Amino acid sequence: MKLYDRSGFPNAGRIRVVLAAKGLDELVEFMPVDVIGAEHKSEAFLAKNPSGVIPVLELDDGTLLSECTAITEYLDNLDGQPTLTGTTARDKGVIHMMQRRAEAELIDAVGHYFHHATPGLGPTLQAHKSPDWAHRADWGRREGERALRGMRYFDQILSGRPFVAGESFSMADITVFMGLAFAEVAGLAAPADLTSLAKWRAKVADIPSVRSRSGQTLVADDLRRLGF
Ligand SMILES: N[C@@H](CCC(=O)N[C@@H](CS)C(=O)NCC(=O)O)C(=O)O
Repeated sequence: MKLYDRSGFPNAGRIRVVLAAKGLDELVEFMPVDVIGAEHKSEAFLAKNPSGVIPVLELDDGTLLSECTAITEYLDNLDGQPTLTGTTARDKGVIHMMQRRAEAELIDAVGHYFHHATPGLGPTLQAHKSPDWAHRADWGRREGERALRGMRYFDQILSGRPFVAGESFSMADITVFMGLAFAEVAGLAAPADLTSLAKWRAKVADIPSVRSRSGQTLVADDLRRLGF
C-alpha cells in the first residue's frame, strides 16, 4: 500500500495513529506530498483524489481511498478484528455519528478557519483557497467560532463518558484529538474551563498508538519555515 500524506498534518496524523494502533506501518510506503507547494492541487494528484486533499491510500490493486473515515474503516477491518470502528451495529452507528460531528464541528471547522481567516500555509496554497478573500475570511472566522462551540460540545459529552463514542477508544477520539492539536496551531486553543476535554486529552495522549506519533509535531515545523 502507498500512503500519500505529509508527516505532521492533522488529517494525515489521524491515519498514522490508526496505522500504529493496527500495527500496519510496515505494509505502507509513505509518499510525501508537498502541501505547502500545492502539489495536492496538481492534475496528477487530483486524479488520485478530486477533492485535492491528503491523505490518500493506494491499495496494491490500484484502488484509491480518500477520506479518513473510509481509510480507517479499511485499515481497521483488514485483519477482521476491528478495534476503532465498532463491532456491533449499535456501536458502529454511534462511532460514525460522533466521527462525523468531530469532523464537521471541529477538525474541518478549524481547517476552514486556518485556510480562510489566517494566512494558512502561505501564498502558493492560498492562491487555491481564497480567490474572493473578504467573503471567505468572514466565513473562515465563523468556522473558527463553530470549532470553539464544537470543543464545548465535546467537553460536555466527555463529562459523562470516558471516550467520545462511549466506553472505548475509537476513531472519533482520534479525530477530536487531532482537531484540538490543529486548533492550537491555528490559534484556537481550547478554553481553560473545558476541564473534561482537557482530562480526556491527557488520557488519550498517553494511549500507545497516539503517544508513538507525538514526535510528529502537527504542522509546526512547516509553519516555522513559513515564518509563523
Ligand atoms: N475530509 C478529509 C479532510 C482532509 C484534509 O483536509 N486534509 C488536509 C491536510 S490535514 C489537506 O489536505 N489540506 C490541504 C488543503 O486543504 O488544501 C479527510 O477526512 O481526509
